[in-house]
Amino acid sequence: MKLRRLTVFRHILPVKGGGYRMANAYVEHLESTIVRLESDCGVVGWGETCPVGSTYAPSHAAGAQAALQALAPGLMGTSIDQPVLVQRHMDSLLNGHSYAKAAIDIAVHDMLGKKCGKSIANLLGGAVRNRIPSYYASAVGSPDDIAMIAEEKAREGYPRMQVKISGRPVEIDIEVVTKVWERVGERMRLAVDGNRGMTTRDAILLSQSCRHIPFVLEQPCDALEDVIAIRNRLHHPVYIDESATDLATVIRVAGQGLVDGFGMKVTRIGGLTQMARFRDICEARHLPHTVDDAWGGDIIAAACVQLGATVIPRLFEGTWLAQPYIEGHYDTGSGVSIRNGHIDLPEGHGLGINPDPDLFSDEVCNFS
Ligand code: 0XW
Ligand code: MG
Repeated sequence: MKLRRLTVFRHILPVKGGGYRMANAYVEHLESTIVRLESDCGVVGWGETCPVGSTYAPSHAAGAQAALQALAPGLMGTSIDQPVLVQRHMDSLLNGHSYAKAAIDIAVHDMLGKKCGKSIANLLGGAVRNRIPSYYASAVGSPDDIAMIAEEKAREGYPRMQVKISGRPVEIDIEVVTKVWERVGERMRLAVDGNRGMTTRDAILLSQSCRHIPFVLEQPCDALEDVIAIRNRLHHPVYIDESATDLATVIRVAGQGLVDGFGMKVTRIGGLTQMARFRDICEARHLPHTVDDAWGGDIIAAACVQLGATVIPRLFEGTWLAQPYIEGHYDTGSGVSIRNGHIDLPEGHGLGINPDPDLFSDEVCNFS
């Protein structure tokens, strides 16, 4: 199967109900980048990458689109049956830019699944279940508002909630975490996400003040070295998210036992090929992790759920989806949705979804 056509689209996703605030990012709409690949035998595959604004991570929509335009000419006419070889070929054309390459890698898996008559989960090790847990992520908000949302999400059936903190005095964050705990107790497992925004002082203060509350502390500080430096002064397990940029870092922190788990993004690590390797490294060291992404529509959602379904359940911390913050679906028939805090694995081959091509009209480039 050879690549005959590669088209890149821009697609705007407004945030339902207003803006979304994190420690270092505020977004009212997201610019997603959609990739459509077509093979010489007429198989079509879809990929997506959607950085959550331009300050959450060193990635942004225009960067993804520029990288894809740089990659496209060198990919035309090449064999796309072997995702590992496609990944190596992309690396020979462009250094870095994993979050852009991820969109190609996802589309290649979609095509391969369709060609072989298999879901991506079954291409990448095998689904261990067809319904997986999600988790709800709040925005940064007031203690009472977030406690109320926590109550609502516990009732909806979410097994886990991620409480966003930071970007303001730590005393407010301590109050948020305390009120959420008082409200929901052990009905939901809790993660508290600083999104790189905390000083080591505030992370230690928060953990000490909330030592009676069970939660995992996710990416409190910007520098990985700071997270590692304070780990033994915390009362809580510590996960990294934004710092887990590549497999070399993952191997180091997992191998040396420097973290207790990960919040993990498919596009940041470079796509499904890399994410399956990440899953296996975590399994070898018994490290829990999520399988999600920064934002995106049904294509990203399906990619996350397909891989999430292959993770050994005791290590799986869930798949976060942007879907509750998005109006509508790319696939109006079988889009990926959260019901009662859980997500059904899409049925069908490849990603298991069929995006409506008429939704994507803002073409960035088209190579054939
Ligand atoms: C909650 N998320 C998975 C979605 C937002 O993009 C941020 C992210 C996180 O855990 O940092
Ligand atoms: Mg996080």
